[in-house]
Amino acid sequence: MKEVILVIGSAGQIGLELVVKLRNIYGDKNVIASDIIIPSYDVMEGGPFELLDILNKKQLKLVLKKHKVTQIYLLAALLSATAEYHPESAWNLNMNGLLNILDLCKPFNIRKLFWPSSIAVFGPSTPITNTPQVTIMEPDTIYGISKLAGERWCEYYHKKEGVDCRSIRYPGLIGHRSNPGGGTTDYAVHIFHQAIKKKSYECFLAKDTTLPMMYMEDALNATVGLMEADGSKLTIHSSYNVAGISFSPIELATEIGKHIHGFKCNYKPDLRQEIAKGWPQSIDDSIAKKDWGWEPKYDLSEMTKDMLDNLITNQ
Ligand code: NAD
Ligand code: AKB
Repeated sequence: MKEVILVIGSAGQIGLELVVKLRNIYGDKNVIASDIIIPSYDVMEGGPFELLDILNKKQLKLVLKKHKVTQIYLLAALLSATAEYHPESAWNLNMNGLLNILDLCKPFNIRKLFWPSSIAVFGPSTPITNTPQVTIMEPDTIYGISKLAGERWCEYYHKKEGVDCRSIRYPGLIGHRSNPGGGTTDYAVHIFHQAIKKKSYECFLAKDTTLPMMYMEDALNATVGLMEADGSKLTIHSSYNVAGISFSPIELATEIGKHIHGFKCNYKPDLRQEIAKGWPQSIDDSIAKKDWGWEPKYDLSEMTKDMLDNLITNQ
């Protein structure tokens, strides 16, 4: 069956890369990029684009109808740090954006929906190492609360309406093609740019704050892997735990220092430290591995080398 895929939030950190990957798999014309802002040249010139506000249901219906969309990847959201500064807007976008889509899946015959959750669904009372798929979840950030509620809505629509909603609890994502937009884990991208430009970086997290992270290539493979998986094998209809690499700012800085001699990182924790303190350090993703064969490729040293090689080549 021919798939027509709509990506909402295509100008963001994940969207910019995911659109290119999906177009390589499904064909340029079959992947409709959309956002409320104009994305990069690659995304704009590589295939169809729609200016689309996820909160405008009428506009959403017109786009679904016009392109006869069969799959949706919903990436539009406010991330953890921005959400703490704008709690009402974050709740509105993260919740009502998802509900608008879930509500239209059945009437518009959407065969599959991808919606990302986050490690932010966990909170200070969650076990912090090897955090299980099913565990205590008491998030204490607006972002985490919205993601946990989103997971429950996805499972509810799957059970009540048969919507094939697939989801991953992404860790902090690191890539060289796009910049992050307002998260707590963003330091792990900025540090590379500053290491190359200035040989120094001031980190907004404390040096020993270990968090679950993942290289973008692994995250994109996880996303497409889950969407291509045999639905009958999937046992989780809220959101899957996936793990990549766990490291602290000082471990990342040390690894970068092996390539950029003289690199110095100092630490000045801000509000984002409070957010990070409530998140796990490592994730148990054995169910994702069993259900759909998820396996990450990059460890800390491979990721660091690949980031630096690409950023230096493209500067
Ligand atoms: P981002 O902030 O970089 O991009 C979000 C995009 O959504 C932006 O281009 C923005 O213009 C667009 N957008 C905002 N409001 C919109 C609206 N009303 N209608 C349409 N588009 C709108 O975010 P990202 O890092 O690419 O994250 C994408 C998704 O993945 C989010 O749901 C996020 O919570 C989740 N996630 C990301 C990470 C990460 O490390 N990047 C980790 C865990 C989960
Ligand atoms: C953030 O820091 O907000 C995101 C996330 C882990 O959800 N990167």
